[in-house]
Amino acid sequence: MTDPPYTLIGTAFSTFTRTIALGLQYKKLKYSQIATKPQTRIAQEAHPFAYLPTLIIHEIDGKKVNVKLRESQAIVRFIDRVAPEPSLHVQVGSDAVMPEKMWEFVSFAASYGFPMIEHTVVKPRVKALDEGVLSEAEVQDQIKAGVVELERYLAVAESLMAPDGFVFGEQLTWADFFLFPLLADLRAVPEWRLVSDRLKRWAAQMDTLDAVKATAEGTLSVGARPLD
Ligand SMILES: N[C@@H](CCC(=O)N[C@@H](CS)C(=O)NCC(=O)O)C(=O)O
Repeated sequence: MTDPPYTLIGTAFSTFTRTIALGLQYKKLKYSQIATKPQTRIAQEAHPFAYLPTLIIHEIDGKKVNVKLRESQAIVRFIDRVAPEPSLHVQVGSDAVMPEKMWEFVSFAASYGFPMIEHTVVKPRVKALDEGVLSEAEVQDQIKAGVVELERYLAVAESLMAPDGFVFGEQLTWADFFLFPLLADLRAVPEWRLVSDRLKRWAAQMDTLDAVKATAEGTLSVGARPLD
């Protein structure tokens, strides 16, 4: 059996890594995954800042290359180029004002959603849960300011979404794949109660996708913690 043409460097626990895994799965591109945490020796060798993910492209046009491609938004452009179909883009003539609004949503999720969900609420919640030292009241007090940030991001995200269906309505796009890992993590902590019905319906619709099912293992959403 031949080795897969791509290697995804990053633990399934990493939300950006899951976004790339969702795209590879959805487009049926074969890959193997090295489940490392950030800042490990493997992450250092793959990424100049030892962040996740990196996609190693072993071959281009039948030629061995082993190119390391970093930054999730660069990686999705590569995935789109080698596998344009099934499309993860807003179709012209859809309700979105213009196709570039999809990239706006992606960038908001990556630049603001990630810190305003993960750093503020999810990570401190999981730490408190694992350590078991603080009381529920103390945890709530600790993340009070974070919850304000979380609610601010969720309100913005929802204001940019179609009223039903995926982020941009009927067509699944990269916007869904950037937002989903963040909300899947949020669903694992009590602050999920702050999420609107619209976003809960959206998350339930995402759960039905094969790509979502195939990338759940090793994530916070199934109670996992990162491996070394
Ligand atoms: N700009 C990067 C951000 C990736 C990112 O923040 N990854 C997280 C894991 S989900 C990370 O590696 N953090 C580094 C750390 O925690 O030291 C991208 O889009 O790929």
